[in-house]
Amino acid sequence: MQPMDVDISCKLAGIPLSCCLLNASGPRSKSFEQLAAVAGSWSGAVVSKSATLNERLGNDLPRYTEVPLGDRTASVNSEGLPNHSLSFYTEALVRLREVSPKPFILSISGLSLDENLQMLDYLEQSSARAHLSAVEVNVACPNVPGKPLVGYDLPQLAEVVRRISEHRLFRDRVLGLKLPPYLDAPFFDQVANMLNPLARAKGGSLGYVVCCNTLGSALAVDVDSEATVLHPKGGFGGAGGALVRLLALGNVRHFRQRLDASIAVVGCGGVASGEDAFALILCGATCVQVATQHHIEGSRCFQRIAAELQQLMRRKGYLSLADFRGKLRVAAKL
Ligand code: RRO
Repeated sequence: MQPMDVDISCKLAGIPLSCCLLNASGPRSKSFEQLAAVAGSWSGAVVSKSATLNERLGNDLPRYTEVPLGDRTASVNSEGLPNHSLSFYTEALVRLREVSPKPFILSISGLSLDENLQMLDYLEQSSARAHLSAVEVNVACPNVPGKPLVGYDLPQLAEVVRRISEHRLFRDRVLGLKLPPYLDAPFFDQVANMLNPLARAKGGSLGYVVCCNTLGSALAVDVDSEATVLHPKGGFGGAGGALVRLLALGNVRHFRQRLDASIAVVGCGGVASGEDAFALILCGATCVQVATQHHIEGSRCFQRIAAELQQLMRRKGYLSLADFRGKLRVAAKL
């Protein structure tokens, strides 16, 4: 049971989350057993590994490594979208529903707009549809050979989000969008201008964005062997964990300042403690996803981080997330 004095529940685009911490798509979210472990944890929702229409084995091994950064840990991965297929995750959702009432968010990452639309057609017809809280469309996977990242190609991104957001499935289901980390102010302006007309408050279906996926083109180098640590794609991969924590804070803040209030911003990047989660919420995050730390620690991380967040809130005299969400102040001029 959560202590009741400090409330860390929230609503994500109308979806009630008992805890503002949830797993990120990717780590420990591929098999049924992993999803069941998340369902049985303190995670506020269950988020699946990004699905494609057909099963994918992913890239060759080695494809994941961790690199210490001070007392934190960065990760680099080149998984290559391994997953058991869309139909597997819809069946998993139905099985999970028998044991857990927790919101289920299905991540999809088609290799083309057409594949994404086909997956949405499938979901529309599926009996699992009623149990599906949201579909999180991932436009930010850096690791599929020969597939440049949609989220950095703004004309393509505009076409993809427009066509997806118009899909019938989203008449009564929430659309989420997982974005790559952006690094320069014009991107935040252009992406926010693209997304705002799709806001639920404006009759659209876009309920939230996740800021952010891993940062591509990272390279872990082994000095002893003088070789890359990972094998696929010449050793390049997406950096996560400690390496993207500050970028996630910046991306959340930038998007919260620009997006329509009805589009929630979900923070994701390097969260390993209650303080890390607090900082993202202070920047405007509605809730917080945990990726690398979930990979390292397993599903018990949600309860530990939640307890740390509650302890911090208690110390500061905050009773709910609304007491500090988005209230980051800029340092005073010296
Ligand atoms: O599977 C992956 O290689 C992967 C995906 Br789909 C993603 O969205 N982000 C990432 O770092 N890896």
